[in-house]
Amino acid sequence: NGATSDIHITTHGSDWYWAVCAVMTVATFAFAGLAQTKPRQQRIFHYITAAITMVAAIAYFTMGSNLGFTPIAANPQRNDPQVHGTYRQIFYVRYIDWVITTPLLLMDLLLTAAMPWPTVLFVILVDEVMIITGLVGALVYSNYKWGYFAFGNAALFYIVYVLVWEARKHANAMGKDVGKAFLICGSLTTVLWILYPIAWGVCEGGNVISPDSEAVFYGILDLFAKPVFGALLIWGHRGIDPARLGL
Ligand code: RET
Repeated sequence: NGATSDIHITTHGSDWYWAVCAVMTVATFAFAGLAQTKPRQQRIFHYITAAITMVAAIAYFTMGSNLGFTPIAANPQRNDPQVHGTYRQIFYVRYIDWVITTPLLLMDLLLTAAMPWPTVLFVILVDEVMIITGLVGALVYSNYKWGYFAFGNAALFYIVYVLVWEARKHANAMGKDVGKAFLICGSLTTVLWILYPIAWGVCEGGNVISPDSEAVFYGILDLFAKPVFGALLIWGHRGIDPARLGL
Protein backbone atom coordinates (compact mmCIF):
# COMPACT_ATOMS: atom_id res chain seq x y z
CA ASN A 1 0.00 0.00 0.00
CA GLY A 2 2.96 2.30 0.57
CA ALA A 3 3.59 2.75 -3.13
CA THR A 4 -0.01 3.58 -3.99
CA SER A 5 -0.58 5.91 -1.05
CA ASP A 6 2.54 7.96 -1.79
CA ILE A 7 0.82 9.66 -4.66
CA HIS A 8 -2.92 9.93 -4.19
CA ILE A 9 -3.74 9.13 -7.79
CA THR A 10 -6.89 8.17 -9.66
CA THR A 11 -7.22 4.43 -10.24
CA HIS A 12 -10.77 4.18 -11.58
CA GLY A 13 -11.12 7.65 -13.05
CA SER A 14 -9.70 6.83 -16.46
CA ASP A 15 -12.73 4.95 -17.93
CA TRP A 16 -15.05 7.68 -16.75
CA TYR A 17 -12.78 10.37 -18.22
CA TRP A 18 -12.88 8.53 -21.54
CA ALA A 19 -16.68 8.36 -21.37
CA VAL A 20 -16.91 12.11 -20.82
CA CYS A 21 -14.40 12.61 -23.65
CA ALA A 22 -16.72 10.63 -25.95
CA VAL A 23 -19.76 12.74 -25.01
CA MET A 24 -17.80 15.97 -25.59
CA THR A 25 -16.68 14.69 -29.00
CA VAL A 26 -20.18 13.69 -30.11
CA ALA A 27 -21.53 17.05 -28.90
CA THR A 28 -18.85 18.90 -30.88
CA PHE A 29 -19.85 17.18 -34.12
CA ALA A 30 -23.55 17.70 -33.35
CA PHE A 31 -23.13 21.46 -32.73
CA ALA A 32 -20.85 21.87 -35.74
CA GLY A 33 -23.30 19.86 -37.85
CA LEU A 34 -26.23 22.01 -36.75
CA ALA A 35 -24.22 25.08 -37.80
CA GLN A 36 -24.33 23.79 -41.39
CA THR A 37 -28.13 24.02 -41.36
CA LYS A 38 -27.86 27.81 -40.95
CA PRO A 39 -26.61 30.59 -43.26
CA ARG A 40 -23.04 31.59 -42.35
CA GLN A 41 -24.16 34.85 -40.74
CA GLN A 42 -26.31 32.95 -38.24
CA ARG A 43 -23.78 30.46 -36.91
CA ILE A 44 -22.12 32.38 -34.10
CA PHE A 45 -23.70 30.48 -31.19
CA HIS A 46 -23.13 27.12 -32.89
CA TYR A 47 -19.48 27.91 -33.43
CA ILE A 48 -18.86 29.20 -29.89
CA THR A 49 -20.61 26.18 -28.39
CA ALA A 50 -18.83 23.64 -30.61
CA ALA A 51 -15.49 25.22 -29.67
CA ILE A 52 -16.32 24.73 -25.97
CA THR A 53 -16.94 20.99 -26.27
CA MET A 54 -14.00 20.59 -28.67
CA VAL A 55 -11.57 21.97 -26.07
CA ALA A 56 -13.22 19.86 -23.34
CA ALA A 57 -12.93 16.70 -25.45
CA ILE A 58 -9.15 17.19 -25.68
CA ALA A 59 -8.85 17.97 -21.96
CA TYR A 60 -10.72 14.73 -21.19
CA PHE A 61 -8.57 12.82 -23.70
CA THR A 62 -5.61 14.06 -21.66
CA MET A 63 -7.07 13.05 -18.29
CA GLY A 64 -8.32 9.69 -19.61
CA SER A 65 -4.72 9.02 -20.65
CA ASN A 66 -3.58 9.94 -17.13
CA LEU A 67 -1.69 12.98 -18.36
CA GLY A 68 -1.96 16.69 -17.66
CA PHE A 69 -1.45 16.41 -13.91
CA THR A 70 1.31 17.08 -11.43
CA PRO A 71 1.73 15.72 -7.88
CA ILE A 72 1.39 18.41 -5.22
CA ALA A 73 2.41 17.79 -1.60
CA ALA A 74 -0.62 17.26 0.63
CA ASN A 75 -0.66 19.40 3.77
CA PRO A 76 0.26 16.94 6.58
CA GLN A 77 -1.40 19.15 9.19
CA ARG A 78 -4.68 18.72 7.44
CA ASN A 79 -4.44 15.25 5.85
CA ASP A 80 -3.34 11.92 7.29
CA PRO A 81 -0.73 10.65 4.79
CA GLN A 82 -1.90 7.08 5.46
CA VAL A 83 -5.34 7.93 4.14
CA HIS A 84 -4.79 10.82 1.76
CA GLY A 85 -1.30 10.13 0.43
CA THR A 86 1.78 12.31 0.71
CA TYR A 87 0.98 13.90 -2.64
CA ARG A 88 -2.23 14.59 -4.48
CA GLN A 89 -2.74 14.32 -8.23
CA ILE A 90 -3.61 17.82 -9.45
CA PHE A 91 -4.97 17.96 -13.00
CA TYR A 92 -3.70 21.36 -14.18
CA VAL A 93 -5.09 20.53 -17.64
CA ARG A 94 -8.59 21.35 -16.29
CA TYR A 95 -7.51 24.96 -15.91
CA ILE A 96 -6.14 25.11 -19.46
CA ASP A 97 -9.59 23.90 -20.56
CA TRP A 98 -11.42 26.38 -18.32
CA VAL A 99 -9.33 29.41 -19.23
CA ILE A 100 -10.46 28.90 -22.84
CA THR A 101 -13.99 27.56 -22.33
CA THR A 102 -15.38 29.67 -19.48
CA PRO A 103 -14.92 32.94 -21.46
CA LEU A 104 -16.68 31.23 -24.39
CA LEU A 105 -19.56 30.14 -22.12
CA LEU A 106 -19.85 33.72 -20.87
CA MET A 107 -19.83 34.97 -24.47
CA ASP A 108 -22.69 32.57 -25.28
CA LEU A 109 -24.70 34.07 -22.42
CA LEU A 110 -23.74 37.74 -22.65
CA LEU A 111 -24.13 37.87 -26.44
CA THR A 112 -27.54 36.24 -26.05
CA ALA A 113 -28.43 39.08 -23.69
CA ALA A 114 -26.94 41.56 -26.20
CA MET A 115 -24.74 43.11 -23.53
CA PRO A 116 -22.44 45.92 -24.73
CA TRP A 117 -18.90 44.76 -25.57
CA PRO A 118 -17.14 46.64 -22.73
CA THR A 119 -19.23 44.61 -20.27
CA VAL A 120 -18.46 41.36 -22.11
CA LEU A 121 -14.75 42.19 -22.06
CA PHE A 122 -14.66 43.04 -18.36
CA VAL A 123 -16.65 39.98 -17.28
CA ILE A 124 -14.26 37.78 -19.30
CA LEU A 125 -11.22 39.41 -17.67
CA VAL A 126 -12.71 38.83 -14.22
CA ASP A 127 -13.43 35.23 -15.26
CA GLU A 128 -9.75 34.80 -16.16
CA VAL A 129 -8.82 36.06 -12.70
CA MET A 130 -11.14 33.40 -11.26
CA ILE A 131 -9.60 30.52 -13.22
CA ILE A 132 -5.96 31.56 -12.80
CA THR A 133 -6.31 32.13 -9.05
CA GLY A 134 -7.87 28.66 -8.88
CA LEU A 135 -4.90 27.20 -10.78
CA VAL A 136 -2.27 28.94 -8.67
CA GLY A 137 -4.13 27.98 -5.49
CA ALA A 138 -4.26 24.36 -6.65
CA LEU A 139 -0.49 24.31 -7.26
CA VAL A 140 0.41 26.02 -3.97
CA TYR A 141 1.26 23.68 -1.11
CA SER A 142 0.73 25.94 1.90
CA ASN A 143 -2.44 27.44 3.32
CA TYR A 144 -1.88 30.44 1.02
CA LYS A 145 -3.95 28.37 -1.43
CA TRP A 146 -7.04 29.53 0.46
CA GLY A 147 -6.06 33.16 -0.18
CA TYR A 148 -6.15 32.46 -3.92
CA PHE A 149 -9.43 30.62 -3.43
CA ALA A 150 -10.89 33.74 -1.78
CA PHE A 151 -9.86 35.95 -4.74
CA GLY A 152 -11.42 33.43 -7.12
CA ASN A 153 -14.68 33.39 -5.20
CA ALA A 154 -14.84 37.20 -5.20
CA ALA A 155 -14.47 37.07 -9.00
CA LEU A 156 -17.24 34.46 -9.27
CA PHE A 157 -19.47 36.62 -7.07
CA TYR A 158 -19.16 39.50 -9.55
CA ILE A 159 -19.83 37.23 -12.55
CA VAL A 160 -22.95 35.80 -10.91
CA TYR A 161 -24.15 39.32 -10.12
CA VAL A 162 -23.85 40.36 -13.78
CA LEU A 163 -25.66 37.22 -14.93
CA VAL A 164 -28.58 37.19 -12.49
CA TRP A 165 -29.12 40.92 -12.47
CA GLU A 166 -27.74 43.08 -15.30
CA ALA A 167 -27.72 40.55 -18.14
CA ARG A 168 -31.08 39.03 -17.17
CA LYS A 169 -32.76 42.47 -17.32
CA HIS A 170 -31.03 43.23 -20.63
CA ALA A 171 -32.12 39.89 -22.12
CA ASN A 172 -35.74 40.44 -21.11
CA ALA A 173 -35.67 43.84 -22.82
CA MET A 174 -34.59 42.12 -26.08
CA GLY A 175 -37.84 40.17 -26.32
CA LYS A 176 -39.70 37.27 -24.81
CA ASP A 177 -37.83 34.50 -26.65
CA VAL A 178 -34.42 36.02 -25.80
CA GLY A 179 -35.44 36.45 -22.17
CA LYS A 180 -36.55 32.84 -21.96
CA ALA A 181 -33.40 31.45 -23.59
CA PHE A 182 -31.28 33.53 -21.24
CA LEU A 183 -33.28 32.55 -18.16
CA ILE A 184 -32.87 28.82 -18.82
CA CYS A 185 -29.16 28.91 -19.69
CA GLY A 186 -28.28 31.65 -17.19
CA SER A 187 -29.98 29.81 -14.30
CA LEU A 188 -28.26 26.53 -15.18
CA THR A 189 -24.91 28.33 -15.33
CA THR A 190 -25.40 30.12 -12.03
CA VAL A 191 -26.23 26.93 -10.13
CA LEU A 192 -23.43 24.90 -11.73
CA TRP A 193 -20.70 27.53 -11.44
CA ILE A 194 -21.33 27.87 -7.70
CA LEU A 195 -20.70 24.12 -7.36
CA TYR A 196 -17.22 24.34 -8.94
CA PRO A 197 -15.55 26.09 -5.98
CA ILE A 198 -17.19 23.50 -3.68
CA ALA A 199 -15.59 20.73 -5.75
CA TRP A 200 -12.28 22.60 -5.65
CA GLY A 201 -12.53 22.97 -1.87
CA VAL A 202 -12.82 19.21 -1.31
CA CYS A 203 -10.37 18.22 -4.10
CA GLU A 204 -7.47 20.55 -4.94
CA GLY A 205 -8.04 22.62 -1.81
CA GLY A 206 -8.70 20.35 1.15
CA ASN A 207 -7.75 16.97 -0.38
CA VAL A 208 -10.86 15.59 1.34
CA ILE A 209 -12.20 13.35 -1.44
CA SER A 210 -10.16 10.99 -3.60
CA PRO A 211 -9.09 11.75 -7.18
CA ASP A 212 -11.58 9.05 -8.27
CA SER A 213 -14.43 10.98 -6.64
CA GLU A 214 -13.01 14.20 -8.08
CA ALA A 215 -13.32 12.67 -11.56
CA VAL A 216 -17.03 12.02 -10.99
CA PHE A 217 -17.76 15.38 -9.31
CA TYR A 218 -16.09 17.59 -11.95
CA GLY A 219 -17.17 15.24 -14.74
CA ILE A 220 -20.87 15.58 -13.97
CA LEU A 221 -20.52 19.36 -13.59
CA ASP A 222 -18.69 19.59 -16.93
CA LEU A 223 -21.33 17.49 -18.72
CA PHE A 224 -24.07 19.83 -17.57
CA ALA A 225 -22.02 23.02 -18.03
CA LYS A 226 -20.96 22.23 -21.61
CA PRO A 227 -23.01 19.72 -23.71
CA VAL A 228 -26.31 20.13 -21.81
CA PHE A 229 -25.87 23.90 -21.58
CA GLY A 230 -24.90 24.05 -25.25
CA ALA A 231 -27.90 22.04 -26.42
CA LEU A 232 -30.27 24.24 -24.41
CA LEU A 233 -28.61 27.41 -25.70
CA ILE A 234 -28.77 26.39 -29.36
CA TRP A 235 -32.35 25.21 -28.92
CA GLY A 236 -33.21 28.55 -27.24
CA HIS A 237 -31.84 30.39 -30.27
CA ARG A 238 -33.89 28.41 -32.80
CA GLY A 239 -36.22 31.33 -33.61
CA ILE A 240 -33.80 34.18 -32.92
CA ASP A 241 -31.84 35.88 -35.72
CA PRO A 242 -28.45 36.95 -34.28
CA ALA A 243 -28.85 40.20 -36.26
CA ARG A 244 -31.52 41.17 -33.74
CA LEU A 245 -28.83 40.96 -31.03
CA GLY A 246 -26.50 43.16 -33.05
CA LEU A 247 -24.40 40.16 -34.18
C1 RET B 1 -12.22 27.70 -8.99
C2 RET B 1 -11.36 27.85 -7.73
C3 RET B 1 -11.22 29.24 -7.30
C4 RET B 1 -12.56 29.81 -6.93
C5 RET B 1 -13.59 29.55 -7.97
C6 RET B 1 -13.45 28.59 -8.95
C7 RET B 1 -14.52 28.49 -9.95
C8 RET B 1 -14.50 27.80 -11.10
C9 RET B 1 -15.57 27.73 -12.05
C10 RET B 1 -15.35 26.91 -13.10
C11 RET B 1 -16.25 26.66 -14.14
C12 RET B 1 -15.93 25.77 -15.05
C13 RET B 1 -16.76 25.36 -16.14
C14 RET B 1 -16.27 24.43 -16.94
C15 RET B 1 -16.98 23.91 -18.06
O1 RET B 1 -17.05 22.76 -18.24
C16 RET B 1 -11.35 28.03 -10.19
C17 RET B 1 -12.62 26.23 -9.02
C18 RET B 1 -14.83 30.39 -7.88
C19 RET B 1 -16.82 28.48 -11.87
C20 RET B 1 -18.09 25.94 -16.33
